[in-house]
Amino acid sequence: MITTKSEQAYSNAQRLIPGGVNSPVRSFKSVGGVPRFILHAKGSKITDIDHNTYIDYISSWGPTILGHADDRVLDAINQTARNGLTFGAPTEQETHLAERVCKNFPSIDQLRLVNSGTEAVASAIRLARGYTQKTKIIKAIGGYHGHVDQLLVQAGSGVATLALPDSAGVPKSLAELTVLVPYNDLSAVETAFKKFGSDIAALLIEPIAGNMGVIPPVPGYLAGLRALCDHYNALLIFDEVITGFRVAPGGAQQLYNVRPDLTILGKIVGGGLPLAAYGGPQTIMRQLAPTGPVYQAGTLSGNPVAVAAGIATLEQLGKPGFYETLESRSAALAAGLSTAARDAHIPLTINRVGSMMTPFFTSGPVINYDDVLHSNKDRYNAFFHRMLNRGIYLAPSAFEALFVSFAHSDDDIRYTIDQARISFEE
Ligand code: KE4
Repeated sequence: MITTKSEQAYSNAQRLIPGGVNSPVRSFKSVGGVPRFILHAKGSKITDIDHNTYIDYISSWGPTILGHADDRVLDAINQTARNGLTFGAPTEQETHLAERVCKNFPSIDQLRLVNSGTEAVASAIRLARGYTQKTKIIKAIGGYHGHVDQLLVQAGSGVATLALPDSAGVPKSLAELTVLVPYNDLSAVETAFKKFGSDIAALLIEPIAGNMGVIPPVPGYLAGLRALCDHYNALLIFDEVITGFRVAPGGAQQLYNVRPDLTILGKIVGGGLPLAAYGGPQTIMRQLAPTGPVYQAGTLSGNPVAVAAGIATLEQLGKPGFYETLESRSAALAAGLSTAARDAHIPLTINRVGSMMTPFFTSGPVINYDDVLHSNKDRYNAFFHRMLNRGIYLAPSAFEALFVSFAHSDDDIRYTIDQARISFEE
């Protein structure tokens, strides 16, 4: 596979942009090799500047659930942009997007539109603190919620301990505002509440983990978190940046029927443009300026063009049979990969919820971050490159999710399985 243009572009980019990328995971650092510089994408296909075309399962890390450059979304963007890009004043379209989100998420009475998942998480944490007058946040080891200072933390020794910085530039005093617990472990959460309960403002969780690879909640886990937060008067915050609109029209909270106090949304809700949101009951959301004392603002928040892309995307998700089609194609892919690995006698565990999944090179099960660390990362990396060279673009990291979009055809799925079979045998 020719990658000379990407190699050249990569060395040029590195002069002016740290690591040559505007987000670290794009650098291929975890899998090695040359990151592909993209020329264009349409539907399930993505083409790099050396004119190599791939079936794309990164889906821009989640947003392109319709497939790339969906014509309805492009039309909405074009029509809206002609009327102006940004006003710094309210538009009715922002209310229309809020209406659509609240219809899908009964736990949300009101929401705020912001520009990224990170910004939504940071704002929701501030709101939780303002509302509860408490300071600590519990999060899961292996959970990722954007590059919010106090959430870039690692587990110290033992369970339910105060966290340590996991990034330079994060003061210990900030990291200590976070308490870390293993995912899928209710007793650790109970311990954390027993130790710090009076000062826990919120428990922040990905209801289906997507950033240590995909890890579904074990039965009873989310309901248990709900009960513990109620008991200790802490807010339960679901970070549905990946799962929102992905695993069901109403996200993981609909799928598992557990109601959080605050919900974070991103990726799909912006249709591929910079837009995210956080929302919850009116009693909490009214604490936000200008109606309350918690401040949050943004020049481009609720940007009209991004809002138009979001509305056009959500309209397509509402069409009959959308999720059933996604489910059947995703199930076929997972089954095909599992069979191919088994036939090649390669231990493979695929964790899947709907159209998000991760192949772990281990016999499994994989229910928390420790299990993930026992999966064979080198095998994943070898698999990644074999598939890339065969025109299948998987996540350049063993600890991410791969996504099936509505544009992935049955032929795409069959071709992917066939190429995986050859790669496993090799
Ligand atoms: P952004 O700030 O990247 O829009 O969203 C942060 C975020 C928050 N919550 C969850 C559950 C997330 O998955 C993310 C971002 N996800 C990563 C990878 N899964 C985005 C890719 C990247 O960092 O380039």
